[in-house]
Amino acid sequence: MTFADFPVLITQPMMPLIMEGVESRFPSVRLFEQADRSAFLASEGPRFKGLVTGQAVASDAILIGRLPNLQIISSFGVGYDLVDAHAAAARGITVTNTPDVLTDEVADLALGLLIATTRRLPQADTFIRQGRWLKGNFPLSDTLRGKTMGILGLGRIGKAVATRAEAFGLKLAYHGRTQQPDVPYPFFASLLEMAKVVDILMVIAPGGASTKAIVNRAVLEALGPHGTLINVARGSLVDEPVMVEMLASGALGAAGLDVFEDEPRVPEALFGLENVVLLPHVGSASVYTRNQMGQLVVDNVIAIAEGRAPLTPVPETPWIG
Ligand code: A2R
Repeated sequence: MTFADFPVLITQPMMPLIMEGVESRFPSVRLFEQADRSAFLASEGPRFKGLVTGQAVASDAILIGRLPNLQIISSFGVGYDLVDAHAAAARGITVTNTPDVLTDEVADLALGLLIATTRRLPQADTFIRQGRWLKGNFPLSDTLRGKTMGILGLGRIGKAVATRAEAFGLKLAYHGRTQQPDVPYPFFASLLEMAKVVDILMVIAPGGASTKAIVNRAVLEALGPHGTLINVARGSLVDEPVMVEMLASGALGAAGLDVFEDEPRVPEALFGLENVVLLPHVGSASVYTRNQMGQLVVDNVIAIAEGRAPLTPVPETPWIG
């Protein structure tokens, strides 16, 4: 089915499944290919009813303001910190993201990164490739035995991480804005107080203004020289310059990082450090899961174009029909 009366604007290059899924059904324009985007939006903005976007471009109040007939912002990924969902809500625009379908994939990655960081798996691999095993054994590593992990953000992904961590014998605690009923792990209203009693801090809460640099110097100092930070959420949650400085000095023990403040730029000071494992934001990045996410992006636009409820609206823009 095609939708001639539902023009869609695509802000950034997206995976082929999305580009084909959108462009084969909707009259579509690639904003990122426009020579003068501002002039294009000024003259053509009013005709678009759909916006398809991802983490590379901010769908802020300015962009939304230039699309006066917009009905949906379909965003790729579970985090939508670059979409101004409150500005969209004020205009009656639906915002959708791609939750749930990536939960297990990101949780798998989080545990993999924790183990890789603790047991120093990438360093051990490099050790063999560099021929160093022939000269002696790889140094003994840290362990997960007897450790306690604090989860910052016990949501869908945080709970999937917790389930896996329990199977690995870790003790658990969590921090969020509210204590959750029916959760067996100790709740800490203060992130700092939790950091004082855990060995590992697992960061899996949304980015945005309310979580900006909440993993600050005091939290990292509480984690300390024997502590491990794992971040699979957003780089913005951690005070990155402080984290780099503390990893370099040994004031923070180790870090496994899948996300950074200014991706794809990663602080080069991390490259030479032995106590970090760095990943290029691959939490959900399997072919299977990315296809599920991409299909949701397309299906949400189709739902709105057909006047149906979106599959996955964000809480700020609940579907009211
Ligand atoms: O604060 P609560 O009780 O609503 O718990 C949520 C927590 N959270 C926060 N924790 C501390 N300070 C905040 N300002 C704050 N805002 C939210 O994060 C909840 O337990 C968790 C988010 O869970 P979900 O909404 O189920 O998200 P999901 O699918 O687990 O994904 C989490 C994040 C995404 O936003 C991406 O940034 C990342 O994973 O890939």
